Amino acid sequence: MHKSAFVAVVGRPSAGKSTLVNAICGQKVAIVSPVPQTTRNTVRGIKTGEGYQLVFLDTPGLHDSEKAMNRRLRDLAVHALKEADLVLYVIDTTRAPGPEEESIIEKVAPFIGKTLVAVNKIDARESDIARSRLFLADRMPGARAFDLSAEKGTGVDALVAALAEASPLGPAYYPAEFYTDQEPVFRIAETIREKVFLHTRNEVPHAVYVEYTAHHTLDDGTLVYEGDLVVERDTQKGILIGQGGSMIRLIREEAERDLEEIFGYPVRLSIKVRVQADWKKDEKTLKRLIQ
Ligand SMILES: Nc1nc2c(ncn2[C@@H]2O[C@H](COP(=O)(O)OP(=O)(O)OP(=O)(O)O)[C@@H](O)[C@H]2O)c(=O)[nH]1
Ligand SMILES: [Mg+2]
Repeated sequence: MHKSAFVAVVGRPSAGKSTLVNAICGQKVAIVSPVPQTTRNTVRGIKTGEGYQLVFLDTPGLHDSEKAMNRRLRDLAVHALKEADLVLYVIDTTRAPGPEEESIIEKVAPFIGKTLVAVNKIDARESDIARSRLFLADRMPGARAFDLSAEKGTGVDALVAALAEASPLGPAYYPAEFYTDQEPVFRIAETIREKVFLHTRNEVPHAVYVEYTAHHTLDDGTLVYEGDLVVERDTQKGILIGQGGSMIRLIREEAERDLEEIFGYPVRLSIKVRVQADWKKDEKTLKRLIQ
């Protein structure tokens, strides 16, 4: 009797959705940063256990804004919410619920029958579990909730067991050794973007996307990836290059280190910074990037 489910992971930006998917899958599936709206795609993470397989759809944080890019990010999350067999709603206990959480729980509540809740960041000093639990009891009474720390791994096993239990009967969709189905070029672009999110501030992380141009493999097995770091304005280009190229070098070196660990062979990045004015307002670009 094998069970399987597609599990949509939803919640406000920075709630810890990607950290949780990584913790469950035991590998770095999705990039993580303290900057809200790090995730821009529905990234799949796979957890296979005894008699079950869970396919997590890590989604962009739900955020009410009518800007073209935010609208697209929201559509992805809402689509996953509707289509998935199960929903994993992640609440951040370090933050007061407020209007943003209200708006999210309104979207999730109709799916209560297939929803489990991760009450996350219980390890943090500012965590207030009772506040989040009260909010949940009030707005989504009867929801099955699990206190946990995605970062420390505390409470994650109990959640996984409950998700497996709640899954319908079904086949394994992926071979047991798969923890994600992302194409290597996508993972490379994401890793580069993560370093931008970790090392730049204000509007810069949100102004960036990575565009793959080409790759080839050297005789010694090194993968050479060529791509562009695209920004919206000249000033952002300056910031990303940094004094004497110091910022782009830092981004490149950190990404190369992570990628060698992910793939098990060396990766060399050749990245150019280029400006595409107002790409975030260009529906064609958004359609290509955010899916
Ligand atoms: N203390 C603590 N921090 C956490 C925990 N889980 C996530 N974080 C931190 O919260 C921040 C956001 O984490 P992400 O996993 O990127 O959050 P997300 O929900 O995927 O965010 P978006 O993709 O932007 O919607 C990062 O700095 C994480 O390190 C946790 O259990 N405890
Ligand atoms: Mg994320």
